[in-house]
Amino acid sequence: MKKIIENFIAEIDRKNSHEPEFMQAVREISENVLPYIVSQDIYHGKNILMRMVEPERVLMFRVNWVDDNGEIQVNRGYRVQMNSAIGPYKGGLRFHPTVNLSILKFLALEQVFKNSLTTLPMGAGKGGSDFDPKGKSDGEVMRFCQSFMTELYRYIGPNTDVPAGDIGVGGREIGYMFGQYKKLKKEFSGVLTGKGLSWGGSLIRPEATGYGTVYFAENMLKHISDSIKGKTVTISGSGNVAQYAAEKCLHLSAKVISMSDSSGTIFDEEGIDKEKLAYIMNLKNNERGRISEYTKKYSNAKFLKNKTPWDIPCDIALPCATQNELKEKDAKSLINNGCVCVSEGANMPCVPGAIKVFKAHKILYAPGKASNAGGVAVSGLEMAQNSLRYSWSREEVDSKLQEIMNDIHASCLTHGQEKGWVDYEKGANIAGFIKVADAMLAQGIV
Ligand code: NDP
Ligand code: 2IT
Repeated sequence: MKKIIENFIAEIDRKNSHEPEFMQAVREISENVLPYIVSQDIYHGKNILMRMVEPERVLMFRVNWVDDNGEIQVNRGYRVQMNSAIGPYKGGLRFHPTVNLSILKFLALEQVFKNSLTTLPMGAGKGGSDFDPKGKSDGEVMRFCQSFMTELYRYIGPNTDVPAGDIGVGGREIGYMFGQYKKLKKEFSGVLTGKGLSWGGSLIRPEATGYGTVYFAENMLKHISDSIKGKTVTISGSGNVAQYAAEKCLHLSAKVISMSDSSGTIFDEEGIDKEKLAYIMNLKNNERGRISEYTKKYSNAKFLKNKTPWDIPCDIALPCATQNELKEKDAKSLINNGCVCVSEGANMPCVPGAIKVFKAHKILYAPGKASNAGGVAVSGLEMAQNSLRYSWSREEVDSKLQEIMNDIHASCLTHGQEKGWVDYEKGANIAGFIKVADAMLAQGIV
């Protein structure tokens, strides 16, 4: 089996060796899914995983815009349309200076399995730009978004490809892109998700990824007859996912002691309560400030410059910032400090060596494609509401979200149950694979 996996990865590596993040995601999936394929006659010999890791289409385009000084700027835009076997391409847009094809292909591939797990009819895609929204005026962000959509609008649509937010893309950016799409197409449709409430958005969509990550952690704990109540939690990031993960932890009576951004971590031993979290939300979402400012307002807290939260003792760790932010040494430190549960809010935040450490110690570890699927799940519910031309109440959407996270947990159990513990990574990969593979087989070689 080892040989089959190595040969398969070598074949993909031949074409993609310059894309390390993409190859990392391919390896993780292959190690779980190939043994399953070999054991199942219906999938064996169909080259099905090879077909799944090759994007159906990759779009790359120039984005020109004019900054506040009248200078002409040039960025690169992308959309990776990965797989449409079970529905229109669906997945976020990321605006960050590090964005490149490797990162977007890894995110698009993860999205195939994640969207399948949600139980909703969504294919997978991912896109974005190397544009950096940090330090830009609203006018600059608007002009960039309009220029980006002036090209992208040709390739998307409510039944073709439905983008949403990711790092650097929130309600403001979705608004500007939606406005430009509507103007160019002369059509008001559910072409993007994460829209504002008065123009087709869904209640709970901003909260969904963070809430879902905590619901998933609660599911894992419940399975071993434990709960999140009274637990100490460290969270990385302070953006959309981190903020609402923190909020849900507070709802469930856990204590959150850290949040971070790319300049460092705040450590508040007394706990980040509701009022302090409201301060962080305003700081990050309205003032677009840095997390270090927290310690000016709350002087008991420490700012750990250029540090991640992973050396701070905790029961539960929620990595909610970015890929490969939690290294092998961090995993060892978490284990040594008594951490029992890691639920990924970000996509691929733990390096392979870190995952190995978690598995060796048999702690509860959930891969992002399962634990952060709540965001895209509520995007799917936003699409459903747009099609119905109707909107559901907060309670209705939240209870559907909880049901979906419960279903994803159950799927992970079905395919990941081992002797005395659950391999959530294996469970998520196999369960996600089956639905897409079956649809691809039924639709022929296209
Ligand atoms: P935001 O842009 O709202 O926040 C990102 C946060 O992560 C910020 O605090 C940012 O700090 C930090 N961060 C970004 N890059 C780095 C880096 N290289 N090193 C350290 N910190 C970094 O994004 P989201 O909260 O939406 O996304 C966070 C993660 O969750 C991503 O992995 C995303 O793919 C994933 N995700 C998001 C979903 C969504 O619905 N939004 C759904 C599922 C997954 P700084 O401000 O300093 O850059
Ligand atoms: O990684 C993700 O799942 C997202 N950024 C959300 C995608 C979506 O379409 O809501």
